[in-house]
Amino acid sequence: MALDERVITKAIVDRYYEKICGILDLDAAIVGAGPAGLVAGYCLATAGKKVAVFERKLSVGGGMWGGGMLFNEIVVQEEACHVLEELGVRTRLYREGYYTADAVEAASTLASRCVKAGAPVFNAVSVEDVVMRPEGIVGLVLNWTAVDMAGLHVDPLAIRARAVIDATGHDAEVVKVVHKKVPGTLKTPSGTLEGEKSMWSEEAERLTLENTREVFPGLFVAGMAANATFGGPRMGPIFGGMLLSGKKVAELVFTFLETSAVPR
Ligand code: 48F
Repeated sequence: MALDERVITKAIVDRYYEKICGILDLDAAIVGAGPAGLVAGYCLATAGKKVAVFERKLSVGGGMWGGGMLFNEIVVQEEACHVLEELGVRTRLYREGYYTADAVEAASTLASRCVKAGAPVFNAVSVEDVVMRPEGIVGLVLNWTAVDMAGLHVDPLAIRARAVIDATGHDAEVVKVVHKKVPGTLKTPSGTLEGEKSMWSEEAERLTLENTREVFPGLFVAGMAANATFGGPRMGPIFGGMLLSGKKVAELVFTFLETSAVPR
C-alpha cells in the first residue's frame, strides 16, 4: 500500500483533537508527570475517574530518570515497595528495609501504566494559571511549552476540572500561582507557601505523606510540591514518599469527588 502524507497528518490531527476534546471537563487534572503525578493518574483512572496529566517537558517521569546524581538507580523503602510492585516495576532488596529499582524501568513503567489505565499525558504542555470561581479552583490554563520558551505572546486555552493536583515537584508551581493570583489564603500554617527545607531523608519522607492534602478549595498537593507548600525538607533520591503520596492524593481526591456537595 502506498503511504500518503496527507493521511498521516490527518490521523495525527484527528486523534489529538479527539484526545483533547475528551479532557475539557475532567474529574481531576494533574499537573506534573513525575512519580507522584503518574501514580495519582494511574490510581484515579483505575478507580474510574476521568483524569489527565499535563507535563511541561517532552519527557515524562520528572526527577526519576537520573536516579541520584545521574547514577540511574533509585532507592525505595520497604513500606512503599508494594506501589512499584502493583504497577509492575521490579525491585531488589539491597539491605533490610532498603530496596532499589532501575530508574529507567521505574519512570517508563509508571508512565505506561498511567496512560494505559486511562489517564492520558499531555506532554510539552505547561500549566500557566488556574480557572477560579467563588467555590475554589475549577480548572487549568494551558499553553504549549514551546510558546513559553520562545517568549511568544499567545493566549492560552483552558480546561475544567472538579479537582486539581499540584504534582510539579520542588517548585509547587500551581500553588504559587494560586497564592499570587487567587483571592483567599492557603491552608498552611502561615497562609502562604512555607517553602522547602534542606535535606533530611527520613523526616522528609514522613512529611511528604502528611503534607499530601487539600491546600485550597479544589487544589491538592502531592509529592515534593507537598513539602514545598507545607515547609517539609527534601529527601534526595529515595522515592517511596513520592509513590505513597501519589496514592494518597488519589484517595483524597476520590473522596472529595464522591462527597463534594456542589457540582463544580
Ligand atoms: O519533580 P518531579 O519528579 O516531582 P515529584 O513527583 O517527585 C520528586 C522527585 O522526582 C525528586 C525528589 C524525591 O525523590 O525530590 O525531585 O514530586 O516531577 C514534577 C514534574 O512536573 C513538571 C516538571 O517538568 C516535572 O516533570 N512541571 C513543573 N511545573 C509544571 C510542570 C507546569 N507548570 N506545567 C506542567 N508541568
